Amino acid sequence: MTWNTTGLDELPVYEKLMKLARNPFDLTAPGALSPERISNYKASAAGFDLLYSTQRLDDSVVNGLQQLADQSGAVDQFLAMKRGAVMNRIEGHASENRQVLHTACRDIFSDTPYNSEATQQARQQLEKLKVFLEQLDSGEIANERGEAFTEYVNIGIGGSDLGPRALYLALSAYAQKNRRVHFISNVDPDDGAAVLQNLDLARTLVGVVSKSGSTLETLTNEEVARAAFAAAGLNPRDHFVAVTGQGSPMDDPQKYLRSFYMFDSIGGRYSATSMVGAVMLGFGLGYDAFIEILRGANEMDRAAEKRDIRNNPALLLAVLGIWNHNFLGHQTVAVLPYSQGLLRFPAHLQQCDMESNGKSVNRKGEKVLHKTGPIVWGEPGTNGQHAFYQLLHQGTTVVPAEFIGFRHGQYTMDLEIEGTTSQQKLIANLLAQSLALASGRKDENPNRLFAGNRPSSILLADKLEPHTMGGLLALYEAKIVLQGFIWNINSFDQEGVQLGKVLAGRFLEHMRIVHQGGARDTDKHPQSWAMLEAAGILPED
Ligand code: G6Q
Repeated sequence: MTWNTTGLDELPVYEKLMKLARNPFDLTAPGALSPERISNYKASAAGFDLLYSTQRLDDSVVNGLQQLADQSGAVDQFLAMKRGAVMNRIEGHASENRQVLHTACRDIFSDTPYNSEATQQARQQLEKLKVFLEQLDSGEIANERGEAFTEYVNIGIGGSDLGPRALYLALSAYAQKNRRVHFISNVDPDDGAAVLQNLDLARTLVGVVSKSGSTLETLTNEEVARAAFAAAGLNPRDHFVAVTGQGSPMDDPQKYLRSFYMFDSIGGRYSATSMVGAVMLGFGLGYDAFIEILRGANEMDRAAEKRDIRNNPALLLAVLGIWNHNFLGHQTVAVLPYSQGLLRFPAHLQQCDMESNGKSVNRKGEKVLHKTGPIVWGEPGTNGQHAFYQLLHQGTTVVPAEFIGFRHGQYTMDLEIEGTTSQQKLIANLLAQSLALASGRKDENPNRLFAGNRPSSILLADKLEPHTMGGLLALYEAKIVLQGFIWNINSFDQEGVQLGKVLAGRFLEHMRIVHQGGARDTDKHPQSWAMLEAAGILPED
């Protein structure tokens, strides 16, 4: 390994940044937010501009953050990841031991991909998908009555739901005629019922997405859906499609109309551009739109390799996040898209970021002595303005914000009312929020005072389309892994979700015992039995 594998706090630049953080740039000072600063503090790549003059930094901090990126070898590690280094492991301890190759899914446009084996696998799956979608379009594959499928239900959870769903919702303005996509993820029976009861199942395909083929929620919901098809007199085999790992318990062609594969080197939360997103998005938006998503993501993957943070929005966003979190001490970050299409993008980022970087040990299993991933949350603006922005402006917790906006809307329907269009109103609000958070406002009335100095960045692109959506997805994926490299943690495993799964299994076992009239082994597991009793879930003995 050529990169530095020490923690953030051991890098030579750490002390310098700590010192600078004691007296961060005052955004409220007269003339601080000068026109020159606003135009200079801007990084552009792959169709995105990142405006960061409203962060609490000056040139010496920017230089320090550049050194931070350099000294951590973040870009070298990113390149090694793309080439197929085994990045998903904890040295000296039992752990996953895998390559991390989600970028290979979109490296399909080059004759010399970074990892030819993984890209070849991706190409083969895409070819298979293309044929399947053509057969659906031509009517070669149709329902029992020879009608075209118009509905698609995606059953999956976590990485097999959030990213793909966020992408579909972002791009549903471009959905193909007579094609709609629906989602079931929660094991809550109401989730499945609400979707299934409103569909013409005869014209519905179901995509069951599970890399492991063993996830409780997904397998349960698959059975719920199969039962609904059987009850409607339909053969599930003619309607169900699988997206799973090769050799997983779900890899059974007898049960599915088609099976598509995802591979070990692609983690769930990074899998939206693999078959996990491809099959559903291909059905809903068309194959070409999906390829455009890949093209945009690939463009950003390449832009994220640049070493100069001033020319690399993903790397810049990563080090700005570290500046706010580790040096200025802000615990959370709000992602605030000014785009209704990005309704579920913050939810995807919550998973992608917090499951990746919510870690307490480094890549050798040693306790880290600095903060790792922040709490990520968000909602689309302007709705959020009428909800939680009060706290953002005047609360006692400073929340750095990442605004995301587009210069044009997706639909052509936009009226000029009182001299401005709705799109203009939207963008004006975005810019105003960033400025208000930064500059604040003096007022003799303490209740009307805005302290300012609340940092934010603005990410802007022309229009939310498949290409830009791919770029945005890849930008955040890169931000997250680059931060993980700088923190020297493994951003690719998720051991923290295991304990709850094991304990849920125990509660279910207890319920099964009671249901079947067996003896309660309360001596062995007193806490779980007591919790079931206290929750009023069990019948009286
Ligand atoms: C993501 C996680 C997790 C996973 C789900 C679904 O990185 O691994 O969210 O995607 O638990 O897993 P399956 O796809 O195996 O059903």
